Amino acid sequence: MARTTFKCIDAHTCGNPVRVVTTGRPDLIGKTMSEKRQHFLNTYDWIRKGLMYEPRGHDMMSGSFLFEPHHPDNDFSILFIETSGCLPMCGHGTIGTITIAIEEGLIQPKTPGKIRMEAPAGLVEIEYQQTNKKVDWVKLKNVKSYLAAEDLTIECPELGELVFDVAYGGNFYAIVDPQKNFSGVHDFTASKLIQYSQIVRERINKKYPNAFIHPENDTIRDVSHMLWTGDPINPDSSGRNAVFYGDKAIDRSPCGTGTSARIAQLYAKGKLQPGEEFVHESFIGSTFIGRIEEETQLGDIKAIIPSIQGWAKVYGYNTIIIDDEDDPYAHGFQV
Ligand code: PYC
Repeated sequence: MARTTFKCIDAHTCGNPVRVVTTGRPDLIGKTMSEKRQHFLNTYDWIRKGLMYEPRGHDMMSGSFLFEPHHPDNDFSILFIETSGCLPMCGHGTIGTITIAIEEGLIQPKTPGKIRMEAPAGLVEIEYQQTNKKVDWVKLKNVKSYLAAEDLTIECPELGELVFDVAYGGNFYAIVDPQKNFSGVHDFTASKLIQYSQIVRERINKKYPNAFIHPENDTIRDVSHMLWTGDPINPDSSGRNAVFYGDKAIDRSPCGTGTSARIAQLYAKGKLQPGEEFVHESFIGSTFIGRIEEETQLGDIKAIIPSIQGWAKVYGYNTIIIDDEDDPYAHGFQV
């Protein structure tokens, strides 16, 4: 393999990084993006590690590759990459990728202002607003989202027993609301929440094996993310979160799939109605606007289609070399 060069365009979505890789994309086998995701993970995972891990990336790094669509009505397909693998769906990654792709001319939507994107988790319909060359905002209608389980319990170091719900919004989230042993995200540092999340996520998947599997795609399984909630910093926001993903990351954006899962949880509990806005604040105070667009079914499960709106800023062009004959850390490392 020796030396491979990847051209990338870097942006952040409300504070969280998105690295779109524009050259060096591998040819993937599969009839859908979900099948191609499996091929990438089995065959080309060194690319993800090299581009996401230190020293070329960091704990929060995430990105994407763009592919041809599998259906002629759609504009493109996407493979998400981040430190822990390839997510079935990523909201902040979508907002950042669309902003980069439109501003840099990587895709030409069939209908300007509207994009149909094939993600491994399913079709995502997108709208965006552009002024001159800049994308002002991106709004995505996410995949069907639902509450998968409620009032489960797990033991958390230092805090004791925690009650949590599990909801799906493109990934499975364990959602911990303020309760007797957890007063809310405002009382904790990011590093404390990371420490708890690493242990609690592992314990949840051990205590509830095979409990969380997507009904239509069994490659999407288990709790991959934790969403801790609490009061917002800005009184105009509806709520704040700390989303744990990867191995050591708290999302700097309000998290698109996390917001979708949160909205699905609130909907199932009768706390959010279709059409009502849910302004979700990230750990650093940036916001996404979430909304229930539609009530729907996923087989027997009562689900919703949520929308998420946010912005991203392009900040750099990056040519990254991975040379495993020259660099002992060509494929990155994690500490
Ligand atoms: O925005 O969906 C999201 C996301 C997932 C992990 C980090 N951000």
